[in-house]
Amino acid sequence: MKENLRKRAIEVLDANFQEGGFTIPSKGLYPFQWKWDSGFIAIGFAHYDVEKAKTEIHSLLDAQWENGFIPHIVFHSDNDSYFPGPDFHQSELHPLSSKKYRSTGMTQPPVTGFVLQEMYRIAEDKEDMLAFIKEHIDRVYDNHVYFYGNRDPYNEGLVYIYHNWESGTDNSPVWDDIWSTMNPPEYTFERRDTTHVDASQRPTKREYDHYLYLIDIAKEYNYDDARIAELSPFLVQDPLFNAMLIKSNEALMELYRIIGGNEDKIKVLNLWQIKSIENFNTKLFDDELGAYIHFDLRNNKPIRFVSSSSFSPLFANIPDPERAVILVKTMMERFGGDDKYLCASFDPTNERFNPKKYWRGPVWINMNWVLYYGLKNYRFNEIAERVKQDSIALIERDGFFEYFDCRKDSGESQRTGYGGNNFSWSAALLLDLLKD
Ligand code: 2M8
Repeated sequence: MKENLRKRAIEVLDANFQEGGFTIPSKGLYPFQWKWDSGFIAIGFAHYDVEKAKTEIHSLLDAQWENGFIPHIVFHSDNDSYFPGPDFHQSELHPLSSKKYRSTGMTQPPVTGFVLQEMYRIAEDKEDMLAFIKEHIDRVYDNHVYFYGNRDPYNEGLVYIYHNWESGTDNSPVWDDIWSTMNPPEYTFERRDTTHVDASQRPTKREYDHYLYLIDIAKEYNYDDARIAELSPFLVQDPLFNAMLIKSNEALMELYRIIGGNEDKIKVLNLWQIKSIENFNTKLFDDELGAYIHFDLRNNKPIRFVSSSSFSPLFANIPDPERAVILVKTMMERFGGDDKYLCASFDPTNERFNPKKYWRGPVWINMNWVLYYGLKNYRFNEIAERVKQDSIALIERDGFFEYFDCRKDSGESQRTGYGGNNFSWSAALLLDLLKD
């Protein structure tokens, strides 16, 4: 069984690998290279085809901007099955954008640092992998310099995102109250995602108006960070995004130590790390909810919801052991009933929860992967094992879908895997979870 799943996962990944040296998340639905997908995908490749893993990361970093920024989508090739594409995003408006590739002007969770560390751990030929890392690590470091230099206006060590697509958790209910502060125009455009996936599983047209409007605002300022920080109606400190950055800081420090002779960079990373972890714990933890939450920087108020992002700080060793116990208690009480697979992406006890709609409730394999290692960090081994077995069970039952209903008895007669099929990170991270 395990061998068969492994074989199928490899088939999915290989079929999604493109001649241009990058991997699409899912055929039809997502035809380009996405930033955090590429990181998770490289971890999967590292288990059976190291060269592809390296190529994946190399081609992402090849599209880095001159200011260290790494875009959320790299349009390596033309494809009109996705909207909004390069003509809408117009990355060329920014003077320091890549001259080689068109891309978006927004980013995604900074996973690349810890992905390099994972690739090193997985690689059998450590020397060969270290040579690759040596060649690429400074670009990832420069990306962190970009974040702390441009996305942290109050010098808190907590970076902001200016678009929900930067979070990766696109239509989470966490953003709903921000949408109600905006009144975007009604855009006329042709949705492409709903030609691949049932509309009930995707964001609404009105939600898309908000997404497009935020891009238009950023374009008006030629994607200038200072202007966006001053004027974008969406400005959020996201616990998942910042946890990924902190985990990647830690990974870069470890890798620089292995490489040797990078004392200055290690020092800078360490200073960021101390400040980031401290303010993360003071600003982003909600005692009453017993969970980490988002902070709306534009409207200067906490966004008080529990989502799977709330637990991601376990992955980056952010809570102390006592707080970790509180966090896991919250997770088990709200998300962990026997009638559910772990871990829903949004609080199943909240009225905004929707078990079929994208980031408003379904289980996502990348979040489960983050939680699995986070729980293991704090020795919650049994719950970690449940997260892993639930992930395997869902994929085994339904296939390599993009997301899954968390209810064991959903009342559906058909499969409850939703969104894109043959989805790359579901395959890649399953390979990693199956390794022991
Ligand atoms: C989804 O996001 C894209 C926009 O970036 C979309 O809906 O068109 C999200 O799940 C995101 O986290 C993911 O990286 C991307 C590709 O898998 O799809």
